[in-house]
Amino acid sequence: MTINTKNNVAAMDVPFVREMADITYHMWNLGWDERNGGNISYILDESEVCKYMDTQNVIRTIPLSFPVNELAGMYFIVTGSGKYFKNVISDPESNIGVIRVSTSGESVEVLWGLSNNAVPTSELASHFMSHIERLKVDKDHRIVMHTHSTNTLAMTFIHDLDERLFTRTLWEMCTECIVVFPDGVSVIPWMVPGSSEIGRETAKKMKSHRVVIWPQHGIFGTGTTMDEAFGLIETVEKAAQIYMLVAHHEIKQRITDQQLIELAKAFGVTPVAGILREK
Ligand code: 2HA
Ligand code: ZN
Repeated sequence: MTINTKNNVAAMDVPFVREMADITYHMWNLGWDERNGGNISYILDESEVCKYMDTQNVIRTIPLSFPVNELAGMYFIVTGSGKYFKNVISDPESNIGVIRVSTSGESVEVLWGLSNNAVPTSELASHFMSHIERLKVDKDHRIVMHTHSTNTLAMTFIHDLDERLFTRTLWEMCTECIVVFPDGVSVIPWMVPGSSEIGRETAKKMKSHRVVIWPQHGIFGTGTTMDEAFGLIETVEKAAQIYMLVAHHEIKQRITDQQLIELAKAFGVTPVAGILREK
């Protein structure tokens, strides 16, 4: 069934719809996105949207309680509020949508999907504010991804929430971690989700990090492509999983600071300062 796509292209044949459907289904399969847990937003080029959707035809306008002038005129594909990741693949029109931020930055215009009056993710404030900050430091930035990755969430119950200590432990869990996220992870205090306040706190961290952990809730990851954003979260989650497996056991050997420094040199990355003890 095709609704509102140009030339009757099936929704699942639209590349950015397909990407959203594939990744949400995969994340649900990993057990990270129970019920309506998780949300994704993805910046699209106008030229790409124009190939498949009528950008002159605004289906609905939805006001924002947090104006985002910086994003005026930009296009996004987003998951819908209350929608289940599991269901995107079988019914993309109902569960995700293509939106454009209005010229005033005070509303979003629905161009495709979000059928039956659905609205964008409840975490849109965190997504939009994070996009603004990441674009300032990386012009190729495109994706904000939030998920309830199981072990990362579990780790926030038993590990110190100081982000330097948290980063250090993750780096120590798998050899590839320091190479994948030399910038470390950041952590905000527990806050009520869905609010502009948590959006602002998350975005503040996004000035210097691509990963923000929400204690007892989940993780935000960003990137230039779906693979990059997902790969980043996947690597943090793998390290958290190893931590949860070894935390209650006697540790007989570990990756040393010296080895982490050697790794960073070998792979040409600069670990964020203040975590490793240089000899
Ligand atoms: O979309 O994950 O944080 C539901 C959530 C809220
Ligand atoms: Zn959540």
